[in-house]
Amino acid sequence: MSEVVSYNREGSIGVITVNYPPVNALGHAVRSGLLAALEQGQNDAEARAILLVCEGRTFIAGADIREFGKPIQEPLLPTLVNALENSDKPLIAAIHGTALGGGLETALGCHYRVALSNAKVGLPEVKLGLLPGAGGTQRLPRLTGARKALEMITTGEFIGANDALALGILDAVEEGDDIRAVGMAYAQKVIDDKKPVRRVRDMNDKIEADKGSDVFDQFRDELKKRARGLFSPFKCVDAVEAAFNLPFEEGLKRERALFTECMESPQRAGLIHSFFGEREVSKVKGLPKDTPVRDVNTVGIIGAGTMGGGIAMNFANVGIPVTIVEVKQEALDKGLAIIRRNYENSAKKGKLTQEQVEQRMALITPSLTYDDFRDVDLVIEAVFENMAIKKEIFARLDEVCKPGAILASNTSTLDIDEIASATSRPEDVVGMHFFSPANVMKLLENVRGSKTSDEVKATVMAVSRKIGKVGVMVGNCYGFVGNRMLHKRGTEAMSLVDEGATPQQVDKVLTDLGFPMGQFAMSDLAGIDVGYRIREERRKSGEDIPASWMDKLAEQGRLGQKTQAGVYKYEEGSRKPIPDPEVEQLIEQFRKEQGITPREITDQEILERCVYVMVNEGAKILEEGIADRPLDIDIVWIYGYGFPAYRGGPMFWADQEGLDTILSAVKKYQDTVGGEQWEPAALLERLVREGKKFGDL
Ligand code: T1G
Repeated sequence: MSEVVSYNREGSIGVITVNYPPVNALGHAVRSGLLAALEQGQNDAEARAILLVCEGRTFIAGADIREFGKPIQEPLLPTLVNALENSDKPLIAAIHGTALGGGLETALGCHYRVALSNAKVGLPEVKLGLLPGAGGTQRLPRLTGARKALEMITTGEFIGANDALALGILDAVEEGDDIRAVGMAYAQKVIDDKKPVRRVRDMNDKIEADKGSDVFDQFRDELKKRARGLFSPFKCVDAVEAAFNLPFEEGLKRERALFTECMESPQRAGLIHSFFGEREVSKVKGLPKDTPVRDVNTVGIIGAGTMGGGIAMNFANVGIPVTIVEVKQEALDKGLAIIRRNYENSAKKGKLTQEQVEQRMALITPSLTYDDFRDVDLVIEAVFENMAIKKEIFARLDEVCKPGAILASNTSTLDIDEIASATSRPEDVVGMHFFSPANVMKLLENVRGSKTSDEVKATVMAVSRKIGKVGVMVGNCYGFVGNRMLHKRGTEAMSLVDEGATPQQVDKVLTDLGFPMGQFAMSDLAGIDVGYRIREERRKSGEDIPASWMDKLAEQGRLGQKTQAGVYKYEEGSRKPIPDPEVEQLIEQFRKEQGITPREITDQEILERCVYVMVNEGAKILEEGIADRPLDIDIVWIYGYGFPAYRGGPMFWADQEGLDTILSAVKKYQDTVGGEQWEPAALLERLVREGKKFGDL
């Protein structure tokens, strides 16, 4: 018998138990163990029904993703699921935690499914660039009908046990936390009631009902909007449609063929890199798992503006009381009003009840005095980017906050060490860089100062998880990881327009790559004045920041979406960027003033100068140890800046693009464009020399 799957009999019930931590994934050992246990149960004359149950925190959470891309070993999952279904003894799956992907497909191969009420089921393969490849696209619609199966499979979203019961995916749902007892009781009832073997493959009512439906084309149209650039969602629709057009066995073959196409798509590798990257970033180099973490049960926030308000919502959403301080009452009232409006918008969309809105608002206490921070565990400063003001604030916090309180800044660019130097406890100072809108964006770039203690680092990473963010720990430099690379891209995007490209041409190259929006549309969203103020701040501190046509936009009050005119113009109530001839004239005028003769610029040059420059900067960031691993940079860009996850992030994408190709282009632009951004990173040169990739680091 295998290590990870056991068979025993209790009374007249044969019990197959899977025990393969952390999530009972269907690795080779589990697949072969299950097949052997099934055979044992079949040959066990005393066993009149067979129960499949798992140890640990969850039922089977899918195929073992770590095996993807490696040579696959028999038995394949479809073989196993068909064998389960062909059992001539009733087979019951008892589900706790999650039944996902191949795990749900395994349960759909069983004849009955019972679950605990807090269990979840789903087919999330599409999130990995795949589709359910073990019969899920053929069996699920036989239980739910076409539309619900398409929804579950093209979104990959999990559903709760009670919803699954209502959809016919589950046969029973029980309260409690003892899945083995629930499973045994249900199996006994199957025996006592002489319930027959019941194969999902034979259930065709829902198939007949939706045969010839146009729901498949409806989903294809809808996916054009919400799955732009993605490959597998469309294959998911093709596979589910096959269940309605082909006999079951033919449908399985069609599913397998489409599954193989997805497996071979480069998007699969990118999305799986993102899946594991999102989990790996939580393991910070040099920070042992058992590093003590401080309790954070109360939070203070300085600034009730866009960022402060959004940050406050994250904590109220998880039941943590927040005190938000502003200098003036009207700023406080305005901030709280925006928070309430955001919550009420969620309630209008059915995402929250009005009672939950009131509960969360009750957790946010407005204040006009720092004294209210005396007992808080964590304070996050979210005022606009001015070093002098931030140092003043931290000096004040140092006076009023209790020992052990964590003092964090939401600065997006400024030096954490300099901010910390305004306090007597730099070891308790850290950067917590949220992304706008802070209650929505998943990334939290945590910035360690040179004196930040391990305890504080471990605590802000734990806080990130608690508020549902993907926390990445990075080092302290201007712009940290994300903005430092973004600035390089921004500089190149500006130069490309100076030299002859149009803003919309540059943006199209980035959206064609898969970014939700381009450089200039993003500036309009963030506000042209934000970048202008930062440039003016740097000019005031003596830095030589060249003039730009963007400054002229700001000086003309074209601040972006908020003024319905920036680089683009916007119709009333619309966020759709429309190229504006006035801006083209302004740019032409600027070129004349700068003595620039515009030239034809190719999309390839734009891609190279806007994205290769980021990769080169990313390599420098790794050299300096500002990021510990290339995947830290990838996750920052995927969750903070909309880099398409199916490309795996800028460093993973660079490996696919070819580091030698990128290096030779970097050297070309070093000669033709110049600037420190085109000085080749030593790491990039070394990797190319050694024929290695970022993925080898
Ligand atoms: N394979 C391998 N490792 C997995 C895994 C999997 N399917 N799922 C999780 N892990 C690891 C994860 O990397 C982490 O490892 C640990 O388990 C805990 O995970 C044919 C082809 C189950 C909801 O997409 O959504 O089936 O970091 O930190 O927050 O149709 O993990 O500790 O070393 O995420 O409690 C479909 C993926 C596969 C589900 C638990 N299944 N997993 O969340 O813990 S494709 C999925 C999840 C498939 C078939 C196809 C979540 C979770 P480490 P965690 P969590």
